[in-house]
Amino acid sequence: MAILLTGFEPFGSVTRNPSGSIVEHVRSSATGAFAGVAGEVLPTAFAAAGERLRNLIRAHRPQAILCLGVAAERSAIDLERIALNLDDAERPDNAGAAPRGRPIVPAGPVAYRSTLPLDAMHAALQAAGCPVRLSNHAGTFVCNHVFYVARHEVERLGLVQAGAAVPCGLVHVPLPVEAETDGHGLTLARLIEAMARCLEVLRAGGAAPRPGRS
Ligand code: PCA
Repeated sequence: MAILLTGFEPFGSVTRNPSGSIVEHVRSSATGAFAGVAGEVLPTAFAAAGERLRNLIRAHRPQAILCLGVAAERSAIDLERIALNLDDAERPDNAGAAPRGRPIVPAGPVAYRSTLPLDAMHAALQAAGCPVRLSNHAGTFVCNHVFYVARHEVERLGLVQAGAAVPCGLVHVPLPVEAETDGHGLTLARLIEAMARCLEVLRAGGAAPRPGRS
């Protein structure tokens, strides 16, 4: 299965972005759960990230798309349910752009649901002992932007897998800790392990999200 995995460059106070570090690890190892995964580190900039991702999806026509980003203020792995058609930046992106209240695709739907198997990913991460939650809000910064762009591109191109829209969505990871204390926090190694579990669920064709769930 051809899977596209993306992360982000550092931005703001995030001097090392774990989402980018995970992708770099995947690119250098390319074995086990990471075999056959195309990893790309996106610029943390609305326009450039959106354009790069659209081009990647058109070029690879992947069978699954997993976008990663860091949410520095969160403490668990957040499986995002919804992408909003809204750019609303409280701080400038890496290109100095800070759009406020602007639609991503002016004629597009107000939101897209994730088509990742969120319930199956949640169960797999819980079984692995990782703090994990289902989240209803991916924010309105660059992560939400690429989540929306990816889902829109899947719909626009009509990319299907097993009769349904290609699994596509965003997972926010917390900032890693140096060492886990009393089961609190996740090291970068554990985040990498967690993403391997998510990729395994994707490969296994984990239960598709059903309306009203996930
Ligand atoms: N997190 C930011 C953008 C890049 C990243 O890793 C976000 O949550 O929007």
